[in-house]
Amino acid sequence: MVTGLKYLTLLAAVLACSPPGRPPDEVQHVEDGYDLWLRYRPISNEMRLAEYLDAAAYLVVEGSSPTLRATRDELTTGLLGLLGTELPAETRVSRDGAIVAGTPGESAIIAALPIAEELRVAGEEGFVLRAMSVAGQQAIVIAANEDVGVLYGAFELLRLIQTQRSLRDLAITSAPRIQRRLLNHWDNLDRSVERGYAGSSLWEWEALPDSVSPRYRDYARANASIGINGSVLTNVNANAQVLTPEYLAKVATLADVFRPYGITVYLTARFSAPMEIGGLGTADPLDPSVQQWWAGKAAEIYRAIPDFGGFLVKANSEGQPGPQDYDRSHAEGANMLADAVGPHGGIVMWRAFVYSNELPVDRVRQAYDEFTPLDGAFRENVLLQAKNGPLDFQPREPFHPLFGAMPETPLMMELQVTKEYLGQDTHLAFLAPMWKEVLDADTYADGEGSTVGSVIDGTLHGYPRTGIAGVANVGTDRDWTGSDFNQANWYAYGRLAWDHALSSEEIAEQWIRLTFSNDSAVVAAVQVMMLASHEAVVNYMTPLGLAHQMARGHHYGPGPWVEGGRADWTSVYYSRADSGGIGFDRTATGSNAVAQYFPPVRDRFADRDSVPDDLLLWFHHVPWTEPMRSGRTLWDELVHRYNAGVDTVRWMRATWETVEGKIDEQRFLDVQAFLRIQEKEAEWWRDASILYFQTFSDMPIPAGYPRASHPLSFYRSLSCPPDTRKPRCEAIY
Ligand code: GCV
Repeated sequence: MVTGLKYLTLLAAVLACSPPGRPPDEVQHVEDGYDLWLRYRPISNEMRLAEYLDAAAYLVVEGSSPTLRATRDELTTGLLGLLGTELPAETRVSRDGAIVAGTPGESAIIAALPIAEELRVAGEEGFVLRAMSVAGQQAIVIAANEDVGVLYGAFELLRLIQTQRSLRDLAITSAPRIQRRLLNHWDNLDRSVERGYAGSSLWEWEALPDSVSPRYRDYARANASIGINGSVLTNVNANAQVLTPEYLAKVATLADVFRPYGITVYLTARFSAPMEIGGLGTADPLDPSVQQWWAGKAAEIYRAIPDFGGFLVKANSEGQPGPQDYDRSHAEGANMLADAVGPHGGIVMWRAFVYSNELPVDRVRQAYDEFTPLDGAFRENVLLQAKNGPLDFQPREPFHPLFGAMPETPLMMELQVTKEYLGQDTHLAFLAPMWKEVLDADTYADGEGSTVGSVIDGTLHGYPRTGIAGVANVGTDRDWTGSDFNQANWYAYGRLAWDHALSSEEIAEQWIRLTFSNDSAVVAAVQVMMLASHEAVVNYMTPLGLAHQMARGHHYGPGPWVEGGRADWTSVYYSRADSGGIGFDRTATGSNAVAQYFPPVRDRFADRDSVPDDLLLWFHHVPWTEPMRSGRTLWDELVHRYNAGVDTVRWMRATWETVEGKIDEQRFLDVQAFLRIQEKEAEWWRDASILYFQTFSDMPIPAGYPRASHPLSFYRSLSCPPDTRKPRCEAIY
């Protein structure tokens, strides 16, 4: 977020005379976050700079496709920024120091290199990056089978230089584990963004197709740099208008800008579109006129956008229309759309996020109950898109039991990069550890080692098509994501979508080096903050497996008392707090949702002695006085966890102070301010939650822990501003 004040400060800094002496690069530049992790600031490490200047003296890129032109542009811009010199483009390798980029199909130089095996491993989108002799000269080779792989390799090389890694023994072969690595924009045609906290939608629908914002290209560059290869442009709560000729022309323009960067566009399909924009009296998927309408619509889309990716559909969920309106199954609905796009090479991503208010059944078990009987009933170009957990992007959930349970149906995973339930723009929560928890979880679907990662990358069940989706956190804010640290989640999502085996530690380290500084003191301090941040949020919002305790609607502040209206949208439905204890019994004595997991996971979760503390209240209703592994009672443990969350944020604030003067002032101050807010709001969460649950436990706050400064009635009376993008209850400060 860039405020007016921030612009003034930036301007003042630009106009100010340079101070005597040369401050480190990270300090001297005025930063507004726009450049993300593609800052290309001069290398300050002189030894490394000398190495790079030797290794990268000129560019040889054979081929002239738009993607190879984009590759050449990126290398030229990046290396000019990093090395301070413009690399001449040459047509042959005549001396040491060439960066040679291309595909064997278009480059005779690349075709002559002994890297056939590496290229085989790189596959369709991967790349080979090697320091090697070319025509008797020392060179750096970026080779791939397709142009987009060359682009990915160029970004990898730039990343290595930005993070000041030696290139001497460079030998990397990298290929994405998942085929479709998509961002899902929940962007509406009026440019509002559902659960967006970074300004308006990037897509200027009114100005398109005639006016093309330069941000579109930068958006595509940023995504390509982390391997994202598709964008669903519109909200899953869909508007059929986007399928009209007027809007398709606009979509086609965006697709043209994104194409050189390997980004394919997709749209959300409103199931009732044949009625809303097609003039039909029904949207029944088995009605021939409906099938014909969609087939015609698909043909029209592919005429405008020949490489259109396909449709994403939210059907019969939260009020969206769908096949069940006509007593048809989800498979019948998905297959009808799949038949429309299939002849053009398109896919349908059908969301598994469905639950019904009419069913008196635990909400978290409904998707599994609905979809597992349909395994094998979908067309081959349908992928089922399930959220990471069975509820709704909570700070912590167990993995979705659908993963592993549908061997005949490719399952995609949907993650939420925008932090609807994790403090939105303000709170620092680095999400890689949360996503890794799910990706690395063992489903035991096919014995030990059947991780969720191996389900979605297709290796476990041999899915021919694979995908992953991240609900985007970007908008028109100058820094794209509403806060400096939210950029890390966009970055981490892309990196994990490419390779889910990467660790949170290495992703965090890379991002810090790219975004803030290579100074080891900065890297060490910021990395520990980031790695601790998710658990801190879990602790002060929903410790021990609690879920959905947020205020109604905006999901920002605490609302454990929320009740009334639709039951499964209330907090009390999930906490089940009463004088006997707290937690949702999902064992055989309760909803038995635990039975949806494969043994031994099922048994581990179902058994009070083996369930991990972190998921205790997700699966069990536990008496307040029950002893925990720590030796504390449940009540004391709960109080302890809420306080641990606050303490971690306090420590994060203190840790951030240690980087003052080591990074640019503006971003230092921005993060400092947000951490101050986060600490106060963590206390708010703690105090409101403890006071509320104390009305059931009737137990005292254990010695040594602070008391809330207001009565429960005060916290219950707080109402956040109606601006759902940035709801803050300033009154508590
Ligand atoms: C797009 C949650 C969110 C909704 C979102 C929905 C979904 O319920 O609060 O804003 O709607 O998930 O994923 O479809």
